[in-house]
Amino acid sequence: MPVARGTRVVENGGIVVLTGAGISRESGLATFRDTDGIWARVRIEEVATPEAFARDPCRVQAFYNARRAQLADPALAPNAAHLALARLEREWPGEVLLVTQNVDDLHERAGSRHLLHMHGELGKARCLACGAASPWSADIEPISACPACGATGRLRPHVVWFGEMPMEMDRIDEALGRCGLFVSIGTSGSVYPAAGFVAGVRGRARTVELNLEPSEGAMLFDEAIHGPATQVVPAFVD
Ligand code: BJW
Repeated sequence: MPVARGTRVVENGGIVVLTGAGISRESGLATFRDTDGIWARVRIEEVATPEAFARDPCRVQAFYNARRAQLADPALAPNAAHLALARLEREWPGEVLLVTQNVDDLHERAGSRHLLHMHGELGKARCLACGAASPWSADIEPISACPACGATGRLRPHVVWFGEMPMEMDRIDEALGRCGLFVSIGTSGSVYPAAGFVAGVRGRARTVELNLEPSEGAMLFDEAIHGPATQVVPAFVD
C-alpha cells in the first residue's frame, strides 16, 4: 500500500489517532450531539451519570441494552474509515495507537489491535465490588452475580459516565507525549479530557482534524479536512 500521503511527513515519534462517534455514523450508529443524536432523545442526567445508575439501574441498563442490541445486528459492519485505520496500523512502519471514545467494537471488527477504549466498552459489564470487567451477556441484569467474585447486584455497564475518570489515561498521555502526528476523527471536541488532547500536543506534533464539520476546537489543529469519514479517512491514510 502506498502508505499515507497525509502521514508521510511524520519523521519522529508515532501516530495517535483519536476517534469519536462520527466515525461509526455511516455504519448506522447514532452520534451524541448531532440533531438526530442520542442526547436529542434521552437526557444525560437520566442515563449517563453515576447518580442516574444509583437512582434507577433498570432504566440505565435498558438504555445500554438497546444499544447493545444494535451492536448484535448482523447488518452492522465497520465502514471504510474503520478499515482504513486498521490498514494504517498494519502497514505503517512506526507505532500507531488508536484511542477511541466509542463504546462500540467496530474498530476491533475492522482489524485494529493497538486500541484503547477510553470511555469503555458496551460489550462488557463491570463489578462494583471487585472491579473486574467481564463480557456482557443478554441475561445480565443489575441483580446478576459477578462471574469473577460472585457478588450479586453489583454489575454496571463498563462505560465512563460524566464525572468519572476515563480509562487508560496513563497509556494515552504517554503516547501523546511521544507522538509526531495526532489525528482526531469524528468527534465534536466537546467532552474532556479527549477534547484537550490537541492543545497538549500542539507545537510538538502535527495535528489534523478529519470531521464532517469544524469541531469546537477546529482552530487548534494545523490542518482540518471536512467531509464524511468514509471519504476523508481513506483519502488521508492512502
Ligand atoms: C461525522 C459524521 C461522519 C457526524 N463523518 N464525522 C463542567 C461541568 C461538568 C463537567 C465538566 C465541566 N467541564 C468539563 C467537565 C468534565 C466532563 C466534560 O467534558 N463535560 C463537558 C460536556 C463540558 N468530562 C467528564 O466528566 C469526563 N471525566 C473527567 O473529566 O474526569 C476527570 C479527569 C480529570 C483529569 C484528567 C482526566 C479526567 C468523562 C466523560 C465521559 C463521557 N461519556 C460519554 C458516554 C459514554 C458511554 C456511552 O456511550 O453511553 O462518552 S458522553 C459521550 O460524549 C460519549 C462520547 O464518547 C463523548 C464524546 O462524543 P463524540 O464522540 O465527540 O460524539 P458527538 O456526537 O459529540 O460528535 C460527533 C461528531 O461527529 C460531530 O462533530 C459530527 O459533526 C461528526 N460527524 N457524522 C465524520 N459521517
